[in-house]
Amino acid sequence: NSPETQHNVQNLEKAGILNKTKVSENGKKVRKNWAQTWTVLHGGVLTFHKDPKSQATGASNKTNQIVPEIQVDLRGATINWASKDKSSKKNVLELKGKNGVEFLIQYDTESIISDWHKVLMDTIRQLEYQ
Ligand code: I3S
Repeated sequence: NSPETQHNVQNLEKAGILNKTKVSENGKKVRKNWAQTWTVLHGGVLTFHKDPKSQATGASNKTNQIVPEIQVDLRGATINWASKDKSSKKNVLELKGKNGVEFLIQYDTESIISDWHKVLMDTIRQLEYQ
């Protein structure tokens, strides 16, 4: 746990809109539910947020509108390009968490999804040395 590696993982930060769906939970397949999701990488954790549009409209405070939904600890996770049989969509990544949770993440613009692939790979690799 050297200060140097901590520093490196802390530097691996990214945020943006991606399409995501869970495909497995506790190692069991679940039905896909693709949704556009505000996605944040910070401190070795990937957080998917609820779509503000899908939430109750009562809250007027803007700070209430972006609600963390799912957090994936990237320690021990794997990230790979998904094989064609996993989805008919293009540019699909498969993220497998250590606890048997599995997501597909996708974006039509290749450069955007490639940047995510790279930063997720770098983060997972850095976490191995902590
Ligand atoms: O792997 P699947 O079951 O073909 O995934 C598709 C379904 O989840 C579909 O919804 P229904 O389960 O209501 O049919 C979605 O609309 C599709 O987007 C899913 O396939 P893709 O290839 O888009 O991941």
